[in-house]
Amino acid sequence: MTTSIKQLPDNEQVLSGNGACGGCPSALALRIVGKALGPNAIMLLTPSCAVASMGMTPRLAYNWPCINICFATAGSSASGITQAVEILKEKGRLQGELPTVFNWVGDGGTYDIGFQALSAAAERNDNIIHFCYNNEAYSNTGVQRSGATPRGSYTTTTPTGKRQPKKNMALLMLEHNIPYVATATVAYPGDLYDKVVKAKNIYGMKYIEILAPCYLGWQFDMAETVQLSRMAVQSGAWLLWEAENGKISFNNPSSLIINGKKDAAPVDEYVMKQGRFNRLLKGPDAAQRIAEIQGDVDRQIAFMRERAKITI
Ligand SMILES: Cc1ncc(C[n+]2csc(CCOP(=O)(O)OP(=O)(O)O)c2C)c(N)n1
Ligand code: SF4
Ligand SMILES: [Mg+2]
Repeated sequence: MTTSIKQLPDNEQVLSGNGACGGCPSALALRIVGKALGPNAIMLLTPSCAVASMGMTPRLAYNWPCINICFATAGSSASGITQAVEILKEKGRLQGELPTVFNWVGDGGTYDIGFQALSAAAERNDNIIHFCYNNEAYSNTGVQRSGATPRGSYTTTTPTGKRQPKKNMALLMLEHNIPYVATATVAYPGDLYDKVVKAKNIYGMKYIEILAPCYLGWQFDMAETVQLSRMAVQSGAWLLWEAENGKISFNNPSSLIINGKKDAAPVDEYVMKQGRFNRLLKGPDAAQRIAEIQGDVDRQIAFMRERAKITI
């Protein structure tokens, strides 16, 4: 059974006074992740909102040893750290349980510029957790398009709406034959928490991607982060799933949609709640462009169902 929000432990690894926007999904998600990882961990970050929010030593907002690394190097840097930790243990210079080595990286640093190093770390099955908090754009630099930006979305580099669908990055990571892959989002904290606890106890490469609705890039009211996150799942625009040793299973409520027990909500309501789709919705071809977005969602649901071999 999924852990309820009331059962989450009290420990806080994200401290008050950090520099994130109100309602920031990265800070929210990291708080839950911190409860699952506990204090014995080493955090690596690539340039992103999470770095801009963390403050300066000795008043860091994240209560772990934190290493800021180059944009493209999350995979290789974490590999180096995890191997150094194992060698220290072997030489008797590190006692007790090994710290969890984890990356906290945006979609730009995961889908795009960091993909090569991440792919190599996955192929080597290095003992790390790579978290991608996916706000579907390069938010920290003013919202540019990434490989995670959905079709139709306005960004400063797609002023008339992105014309291409997003990648299925979690599935790409699964195809590296790594022991654990999961997707999550902030509206389902118990689901995220359980997945992190599971990942922490598996040796090798783990990839967890967290959909992170960002009010700045998506253009909604700051207080509505969790609502947008929930609507993404209910419309099927974001599917909650995990794969242990390659076997995919879906988590509620996505499992109900995938198993045909519940219809996904039409994507319109979710799309219309976000200013980033405004221009598209006002144009003469609005109906066609919403149909394209719905088509992307329907295709992903059908594809993931087939990939997991679920027939309805
Ligand atoms: C090599 C390199 N190119 C560009 C930048 C500028 N830069 C800093 S943060 C950032 C955006 C990061 O996007 P993402 O990884 O999605 O994180 P987010 O800002 O959305 O939190 C960019 C382009 C940089 N620091 N290094
Ligand atoms: S711009 Fe978005 S991701 Fe960045 S700190 Fe603000 S809410 Fe968080
Ligand atoms: Mg981003």
